[in-house]
Amino acid sequence: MSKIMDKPLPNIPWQEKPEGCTAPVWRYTENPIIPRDAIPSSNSVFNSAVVPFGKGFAGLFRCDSKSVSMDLFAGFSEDGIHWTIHHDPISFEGDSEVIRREYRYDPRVCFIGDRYYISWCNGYHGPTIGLGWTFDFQTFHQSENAFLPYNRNGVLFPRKIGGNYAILSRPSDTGHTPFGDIFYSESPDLIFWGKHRYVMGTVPGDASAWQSKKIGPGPIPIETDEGWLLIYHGVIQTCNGFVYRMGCALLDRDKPWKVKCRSKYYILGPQEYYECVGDVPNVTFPCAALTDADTGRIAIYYGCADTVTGLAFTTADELINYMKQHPLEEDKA
Ligand code: BMA
Repeated sequence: MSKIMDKPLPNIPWQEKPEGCTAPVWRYTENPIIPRDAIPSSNSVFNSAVVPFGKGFAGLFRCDSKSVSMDLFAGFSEDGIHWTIHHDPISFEGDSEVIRREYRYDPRVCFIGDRYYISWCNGYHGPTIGLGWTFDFQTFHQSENAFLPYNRNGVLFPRKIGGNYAILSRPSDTGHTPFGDIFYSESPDLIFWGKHRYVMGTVPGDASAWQSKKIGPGPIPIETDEGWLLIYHGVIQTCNGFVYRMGCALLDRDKPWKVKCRSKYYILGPQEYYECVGDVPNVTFPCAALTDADTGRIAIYYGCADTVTGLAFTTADELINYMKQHPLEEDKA
């Protein structure tokens, strides 16, 4: 059994794998867990992040308003399934030149040391990676943008690597980027970033066509004794637009830009009605995962059709065995 190198989380949301299910990831039977109108102002609540907090859970939620502006809202839950989301977006303390909001979306939350760090797609003369932190999900501090525009999907590692903070990101363009590979960077202080390394990219041809157009990191990487378990999104371009699915990879623990294994098959894709129909059809977009080290259980939170939020379950063994059974040979280290 592969071991998750993190704390136990006995109250992780969980349902057993349905009998006869051959997929490595299975959906919560009551999906979606968060409807599009969860708060009075929301048009949609989707690509969002949750973490254990106190006796329950806290999160940052991407709520697009009825004018379709994109912002981050704090929310709390006792069981990780039923959420109370604040009606007003979070506001940041910090340098006035940096905290000026254009738009904020697709948050990730990562506990490192003594606080919850937040990364998100931050409008700053184009999309880039905003960084901030909170201790309590009441007061939020914004620091410097990690990178120049254009970049999306900044995902921190939950501990320092080689003495530095570490992040994955996906350089992009101003629009609905028709390309995208995953890169790794390090920082001594979460302000100055360097040591940029290529991690992995799209797959040409039809070897693994669901990830042929662009890929991007999803939840905070999960440390296991076999490597960093990365859940990511992969995109194919079809005659009706982009389709977003989830895949997984194992990255080297000390040199996470080295890919040890990567799934040729997707692990979850749009199939249910709420994943196929919505403001942007055919999107499953993971931004967070809870883990329980004692059992290897993983609960994945993902945006569905850019409209609602879904929950799905797997285990470290399910994902690692699946990618070993169905590896993408080209990217083996
Ligand atoms: C990406 C991001 C995500 C979104 C996805 C599908 O480029 O904007 O927020 O879920 O497209 O529309």
